[in-house]
Amino acid sequence: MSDADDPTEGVADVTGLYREFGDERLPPSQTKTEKFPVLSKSGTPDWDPDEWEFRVTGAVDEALTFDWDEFRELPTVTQRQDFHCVTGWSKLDVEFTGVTFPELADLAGVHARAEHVMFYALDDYTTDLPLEDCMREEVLFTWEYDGEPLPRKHGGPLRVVTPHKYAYKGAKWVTGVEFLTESQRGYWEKRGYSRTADPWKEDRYS
Ligand SMILES: Nc1nc2c(c(=O)[nH]1)N[C@H]1C(S)=C(S)[C@@H](COP(=O)(O)O)O[C@H]1N2
Ligand SMILES: [Mo]
Repeated sequence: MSDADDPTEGVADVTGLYREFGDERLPPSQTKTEKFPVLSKSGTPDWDPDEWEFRVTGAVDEALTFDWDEFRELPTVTQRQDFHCVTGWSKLDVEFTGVTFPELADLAGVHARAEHVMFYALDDYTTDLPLEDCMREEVLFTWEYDGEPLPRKHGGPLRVVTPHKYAYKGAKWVTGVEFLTESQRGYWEKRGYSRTADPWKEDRYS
């Protein structure tokens, strides 16, 4: 596999993950698109790189804080992934570079009683997932898309991608992650979207 210190070294193709969930790479009722539409609840928030902080909190041995430079010094990977939007479009073969969720979780030391995860973002968006759905190599905190800095409208400087879930599980403009001992609901999960969001089961609404 790739040398973690050199993101140009290799791209891990993780598009085969669908085999865990279904027979077809394209989930049911999804349409392939070459475009990359933008879906944001309230526009693109301002970002001040000097003020920006990323925090890991909750049921961990060590709460962590990173500034923008520190975050990008974490070990990185580049992966080719698919992106499935709950509104019906899928974008295949997208390259994202960033830090894996398990990498960050291991740095913080997640408590055995942690069961759930909440992601926080600059626009007050939140989204939640069970811990086991986050502890996958394909769940990335990413700042690079197809070799370019992640565009602001797509969540730059930093967003989460969850290729095994509908894309609302990936917080754009992410500023932190909290490990929870009891499950809580995020922004859309409180408003009728599925908590599980499995594209191959068409878990769109709850
Ligand atoms: N912070 C934040 N993250 C977010 C959203 C949002 O409104 N705010 N929208 C979600 C939804 S509903 C989708 S479908 C994807 C869309 O990502 P895109 O705009 O890059 O296509 O981002 C998700 N992450
Ligand atoms: Mo969405």
